[in-house]
Amino acid sequence: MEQTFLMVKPDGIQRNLTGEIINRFERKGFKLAGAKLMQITDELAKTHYGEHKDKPFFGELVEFITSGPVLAMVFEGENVILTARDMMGKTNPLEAAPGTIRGDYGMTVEKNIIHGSDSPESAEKEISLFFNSSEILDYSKQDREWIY
Ligand code: RTP
Ligand code: MG
Repeated sequence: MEQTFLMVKPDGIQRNLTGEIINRFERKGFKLAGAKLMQITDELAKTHYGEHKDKPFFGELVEFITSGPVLAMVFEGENVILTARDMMGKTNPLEAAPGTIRGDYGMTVEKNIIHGSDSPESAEKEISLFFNSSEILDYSKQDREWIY
């Protein structure tokens, strides 16, 4: 089943939006397969955002993503990569539609609440960058006699 890497950025944690964000993906129907609160190192930030290393905002981006804890997550489900990007909304919250996470809660392009993988290739790369295989769980939500 398709998996994507999602991350509540430091502003999302500071603004108490963690539960709200998990809630949206769970209620949509996706399954949480891995999660950990972590302080990103400078090295990990630079690797993760390596595609932007020559952009003028790279320094600020690395500084911000390492400024406090983030919640790294793996969510799973059919078409989760593209659907999660739609649910996040456009990069700049000013352009993000109401009803999306960035449209509802984001204020600036730097502090835009959440990161999500943008392709199957980046999802695979980012999941293995942030998680060991033992931290991603394979479990079923069906066949529980105590769910009615
Ligand atoms: P992300 O990687 O964080 O999920 O965001 P994204 O795909 O929507 O956007 P991307 O182009 O990958 O940019 C990565 C992050 O860099 C910051 N950014 N700042 N100052 C600027 O013009 C600018 N442009 C991008 C944003 O925080 C963006 O999420
Ligand atoms: Mg991106």
